[in-house]
Amino acid sequence: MKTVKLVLLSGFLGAGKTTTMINSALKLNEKGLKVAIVTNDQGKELIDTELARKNGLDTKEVTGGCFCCQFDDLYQNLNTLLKEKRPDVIIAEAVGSCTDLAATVIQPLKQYYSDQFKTAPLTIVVDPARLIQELNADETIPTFSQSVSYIFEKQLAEADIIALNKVDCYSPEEIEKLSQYLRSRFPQTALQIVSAEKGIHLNELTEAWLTTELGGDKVLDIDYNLYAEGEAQLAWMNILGDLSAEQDIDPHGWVQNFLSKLNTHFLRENMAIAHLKVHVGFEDGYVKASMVQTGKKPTFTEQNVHRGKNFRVVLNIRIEATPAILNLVVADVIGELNKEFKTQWKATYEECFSPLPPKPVHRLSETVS
Ligand SMILES: Nc1nc2c(ncn2[C@@H]2O[C@H](COP(=O)(O)OP(=O)(O)OP(=O)(O)O)[C@@H](O)[C@H]2O)c(=O)[nH]1
Ligand SMILES: [Mg+2]
Repeated sequence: MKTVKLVLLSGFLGAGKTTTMINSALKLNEKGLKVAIVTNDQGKELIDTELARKNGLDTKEVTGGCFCCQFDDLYQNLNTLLKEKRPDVIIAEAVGSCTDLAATVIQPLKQYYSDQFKTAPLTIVVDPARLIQELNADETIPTFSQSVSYIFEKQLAEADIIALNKVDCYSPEEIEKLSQYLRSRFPQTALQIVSAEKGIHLNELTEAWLTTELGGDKVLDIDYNLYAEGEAQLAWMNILGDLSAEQDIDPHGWVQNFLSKLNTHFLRENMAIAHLKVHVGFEDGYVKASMVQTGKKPTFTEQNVHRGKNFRVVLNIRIEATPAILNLVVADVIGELNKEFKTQWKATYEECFSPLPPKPVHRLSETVS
């Protein structure tokens, strides 16, 4: 039977995993390789899945829990992709608050399904802003508590490759300083300096995936109580809604206003954004915006933006907060915008929760030879 190369991508919320996954997949396509995707989240209604499919990639999703807790679902999806689409490579993006993937996902795959999958090096995507915050905290913006930072640290510790992403936003000197920091802390880990968005050094990253046989063998020493505490500090909100206006409105302006108002509340309530994504779609275009730190500017991607009366809004927020407060803040802001833009908001799907303690289906503490 043909074995498929399986690339497991991890890294903290908002680091750029989806961007790395999609743009790497497109690079691999250019080389004549067929790529399929698996996305993963604690909730439903995922912007990531929508984006991957929009890029023409065969995509399956594992929802309602991370890969380690939904191992059987992950395997079923991988197996279906393998049988139906016959890809050369599958890239699977883990939930950004998840860690311990070597012991709970890669080793079990090696143990039980090595005839179907060959794992690539476990790749952890890192946003320089998180490292900078760790090295030199900016006290004007909310920061994560210790247990949330613990998850980020454990992700780094199990990496075979650290992909230091978003280098297009920093000077070579800043990147060199962060690279030295990472090399001194993780001397056994390969470091790739990339910009997933601009496609910088993605060929080198994909080459490393294709040519390296070993992957996911750094089984962590990890405190599951602290890990669970970190997950429980986060609130996770997914909303799907229909926005309708009496008069034509500008969707970009609506999103900008929405984020600016949310940001003001988050600063006041000391809520640290991990990743906030909003996608406003209309029949022939969309506006997508993303924020990865409270108090920092959102980034926009959009297509064919024009004024209109009816929009479909998808909102995914991951933030350090309680679900109750997050619900109140978002409801307030939507109310304010309805008045300002003379719009009506009808939620068609809503969920807001803190992730439950991780309970992996398998955990192999010895590496499989
Ligand atoms: N400037 C710049 N922005 C990037 C780069 N890669 C990702 N981004 C932006 O960073 C934000 C987060 O990117 P995603 O790819 O959605 O991050 P993620 O890790 O998949 O996020 P979650 O799935 O929520 O954990 C988006 O606004 C991206 O456009 C990059 O190389 N350069
Ligand atoms: Mg993602």
